[in-house]
Amino acid sequence: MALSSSTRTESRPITTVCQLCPQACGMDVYVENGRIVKVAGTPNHPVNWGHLCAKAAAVMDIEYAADRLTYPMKRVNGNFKRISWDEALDTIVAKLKKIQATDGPRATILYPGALFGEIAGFGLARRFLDIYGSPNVFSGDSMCIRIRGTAHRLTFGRGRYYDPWHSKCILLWGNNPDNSGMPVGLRVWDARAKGAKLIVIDPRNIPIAKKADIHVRPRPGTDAALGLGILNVIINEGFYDEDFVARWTVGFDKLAEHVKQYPLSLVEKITWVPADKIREIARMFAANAPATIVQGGNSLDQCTSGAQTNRIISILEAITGNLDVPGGFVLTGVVPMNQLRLPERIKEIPPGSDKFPFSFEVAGYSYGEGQGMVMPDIILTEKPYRIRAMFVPGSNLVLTWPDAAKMVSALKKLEFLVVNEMFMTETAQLAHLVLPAASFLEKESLGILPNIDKNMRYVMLGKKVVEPPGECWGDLKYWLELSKRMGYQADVPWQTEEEVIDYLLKPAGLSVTMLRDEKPEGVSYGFPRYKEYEKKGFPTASGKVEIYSDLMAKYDYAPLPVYVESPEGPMSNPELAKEYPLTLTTGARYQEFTHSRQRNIPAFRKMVPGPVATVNTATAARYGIKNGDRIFVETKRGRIELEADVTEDILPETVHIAHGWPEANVNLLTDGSPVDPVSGFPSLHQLLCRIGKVG
Ligand SMILES: Nc1nc2c(c(=O)[nH]1)N[C@H]1C(S)=C(S)[C@@H](COP(=O)(O)OP(=O)(O)OC[C@H]3O[C@@H](n4cnc5c(=O)[nH]c(N)nc54)[C@H](O)[C@@H]3O)O[C@H]1N2
Ligand SMILES: Nc1nc2c(c(=O)[nH]1)N[C@H]1C(S)=C(S)[C@@H](COP(=O)(O)OP(=O)(O)OC[C@H]3O[C@@H](n4cnc5c(=O)[nH]c(N)nc54)[C@H](O)[C@@H]3O)O[C@H]1N2
Ligand code: SF4
Ligand SMILES: [Mo]
Repeated sequence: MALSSSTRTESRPITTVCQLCPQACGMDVYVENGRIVKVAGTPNHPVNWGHLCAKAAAVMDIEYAADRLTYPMKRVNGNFKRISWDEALDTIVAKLKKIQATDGPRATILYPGALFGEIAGFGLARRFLDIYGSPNVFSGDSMCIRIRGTAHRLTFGRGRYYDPWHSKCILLWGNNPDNSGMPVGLRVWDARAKGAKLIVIDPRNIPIAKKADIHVRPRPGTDAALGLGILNVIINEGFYDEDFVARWTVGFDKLAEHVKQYPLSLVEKITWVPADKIREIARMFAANAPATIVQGGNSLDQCTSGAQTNRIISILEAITGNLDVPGGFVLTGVVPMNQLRLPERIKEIPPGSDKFPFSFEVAGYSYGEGQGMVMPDIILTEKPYRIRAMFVPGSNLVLTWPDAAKMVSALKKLEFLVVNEMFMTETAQLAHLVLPAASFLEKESLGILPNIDKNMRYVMLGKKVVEPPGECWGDLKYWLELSKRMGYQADVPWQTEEEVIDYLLKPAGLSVTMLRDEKPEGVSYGFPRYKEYEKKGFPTASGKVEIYSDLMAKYDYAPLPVYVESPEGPMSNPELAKEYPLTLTTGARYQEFTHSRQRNIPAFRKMVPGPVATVNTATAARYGIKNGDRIFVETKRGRIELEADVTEDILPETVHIAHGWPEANVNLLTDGSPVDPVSGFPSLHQLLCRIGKVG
């Protein structure tokens, strides 16, 4: 049968950037009569090569969900009542001014959520708080991404990115890119098909692990010990790049001495990974240059040794000569952008930043954000001072924050909680004002990330493809309007959203018009910066790669990487382990969901019906648990009930549960204490739990 060339959906699509996860894929959206009728991956797009993942393919089900919020609401006696935007904004302005005049501006917190293209919207929100005068900006970066950047800066002076596509050996370490980063997954599979070696370090047998040369399953939270074992072999067996080490590193001799404290027999005891496998990994990684480490977005970071693990990974790449070469760890091009923050206005640092200075400003890396793990305690104890209001654009803290019960108490204690949302989430239900948010397809935004094919940056405009429903506002519009009402025109001179994005992009010579009309599929920016250090040195104090970090020493942190078990581990807390004998790890991503999102949408519930606790067959058998049984999982903080997923595909004595399920919130079990002394990150990957059949 001949195909018709004039089917309805073959009209010209609008090419935009998908923002359902951080990957920023090209998405072609077909619109008819103001309504989206089809989406597809942008053909030949440099990020996603024409593909869309499961959730992006179903984006219309999110966009046109029956329960989208469409007008502002305020909570009156436990019920939500429709109000106008005017009333909502007037209420906020009155409250903010009152708090400013009584408790002072610092009694207000801003917590922007994991919205990946809101560089402008959240940049303006942060600027708003700087003008208002509160230092209290916190975000998910308190448990995500920030420590990796910091560790790279401590070691190399600047951040690096993995380059699996040009690699001869890929070490996939606590990362399942098929689910959490499809474009990275495409490159790993492609490199593998072209003959690259593949090593996977993951307690679960993820699909790609089944195709790997080596797959080891460490006890969750022990990756630093494993890394020190790998370093030990590489150094002892002389597999490092002697020339690079001699010319471009400081502290190698100290490290060579230091790693002797981690003989493979000890490392095996800590990690449960056989010594001969550790040796094999070290040899394969060192012998197959260029080699790259593709690490998890947070799976190696959320434990006591998270910062040290990131230092180990940095050092491993450096001493094996894989720094700044294609297929290794690379310095990508950068997009020079104007900043929206006004650091000169910040008169005090957020509480907790004295204890976790790296979370605020260190190593030339100015984040200007507090370590959020202290946030619930500040609200609950009113120490060091009282917090009255909190602004939460786009986060569902009740399901995504560790120690959820404490977070819920803290949110309930607030006098004024404002949540901008697409849906009535568990967090929005606690708000005093709920403001309807436009989706990424209903506003202009920015997608920026490394283009891993070219080791450049990729910049793409998120386009307003359709009008928002009802009275939904984009986040950038909201912060612009609020700024006007607060009388901030002198500091927020822009009239339109487009003007703000243009301001951001100006130093790069890019603009909204150009990205919309001339380069709808985006532009690659800058150029790959291979071995730039040969001309300029490294931007560290020594001008070299700092294996031994004076800056770490200055802050009383171990200047050479060490392994320290999280407070809840069988070795650190054998007494507790008697009561709670299994290790709980959380948060592996589903391809279908972004964190807590999409659980309310029937089409997604068809794809993944409900929460499961994944338990190894032998471990489950000990408790009389069979696949599909209803079980409880309990830590010393709480208990949830859900279905058992009994399988060989997870390390024995280990339980995995994903976050984001309202009916089984794993964060009721997790610990929100800042267990990593360097980053202040919580432990979401090394907790002690017990399980049993319900009933
Ligand atoms: N679909 C989807 N994609 C996302 C997100 C999402 O919610 N949904 N979230 C985005 C965000 S904000 C982030 S931070 C990233 C997170 O991305 P990642 O942290 O890389 O998450 P995953 O790719 O699921 O990989 C985690 C893997 O680590 C393993 N693991 C668990 N504990 C340990 C451990 O202690 N050691 C080791 N070696 N492995 C362990 C798990 O079994 C799992 O296979 O994903 C981003 N992409
Ligand atoms: N146990 C455990 N917990 C974890 C993790 C883990 O691995 N284990 N991972 C952590 C990590 S790395 C992260 S980054 C956090 C993320 O945690 P959150 O920031 O809470 O992420 P989401 O659940 O995606 O919440 C985003 C919310 O924004 C709404 N939304 C979507 N689009 C828009 C928009 O354009 N504007 C506005 N205003 N709202 C919008 C969505 O409906 C959703 O409710 O979760 C963390 N929580
Ligand atoms: S991986 Fe999926 S959700 Fe993430 S940006 Fe690409 S298409 Fe969107
Ligand atoms: Mo994250």
